[in-house]
Amino acid sequence: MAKLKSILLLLMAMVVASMEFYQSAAREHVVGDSFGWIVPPNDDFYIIWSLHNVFKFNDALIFNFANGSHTVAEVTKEAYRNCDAGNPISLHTTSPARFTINSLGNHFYICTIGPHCNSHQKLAIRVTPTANNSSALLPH
Ligand SMILES: *[C@@H]1O[C@H](CO)[C@@H](O)[C@H](O)[C@H]1NC(C)=O
Ligand SMILES: *[C@@H]1O[C@H](CO)[C@@H](O)[C@H](O)[C@H]1NC(C)=O
Ligand SMILES: *[C@@H]1O[C@H](CO)[C@@H](O)[C@H](O)[C@H]1NC(C)=O
Ligand SMILES: [Cu+2]
Repeated sequence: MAKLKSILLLLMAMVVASMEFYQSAAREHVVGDSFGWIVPPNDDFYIIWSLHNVFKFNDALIFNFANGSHTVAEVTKEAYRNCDAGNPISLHTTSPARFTINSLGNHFYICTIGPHCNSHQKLAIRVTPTANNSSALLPH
């Protein structure tokens, strides 16, 4: 009986350890999944996509698009709201565009081509703390 108990405890410890590994491993998020980075078919497309993902520190965003048809700029919240491509934080013009998430809090991305951003080709994500960052404060 004592042996069975210790085997169970060992199994539980292994499950917990693998869960922690899974949670701490950096993940890649393909924006829009198989749709990629496009002028979306409906206005809330990228909002819904972001709600189906959990973004952690050190994860990566992958934007797939046709070269020349779109770009990805990381921008401020204001620029995201106004679709202002004037002064981006960073700009990627070739696909696949890869952004590693290297700070907590909110991150904003827009397409800088024509009226695409106004047609809701824009993405806002919130990066939540990892286990090690559970005491870190999110900037608001
Ligand atoms: C937390 O950080 C420590 C060192 O700072 C590291 O050894 C440990 O693997 C980290 N755990 C997770 C879940 O990231
Ligand atoms: C876009 O251009 C880059 C650099 O020229 C190239 O490596 C990449 O394969 C191209 N991507 C697509 C989707 O055509
Ligand atoms: C926690 O967040 C800080 C930045 O806010 C970062 O420097 C650190 O590496 C993060 N640790 C983990 C395990 O994600
Ligand atoms: Cu575009």
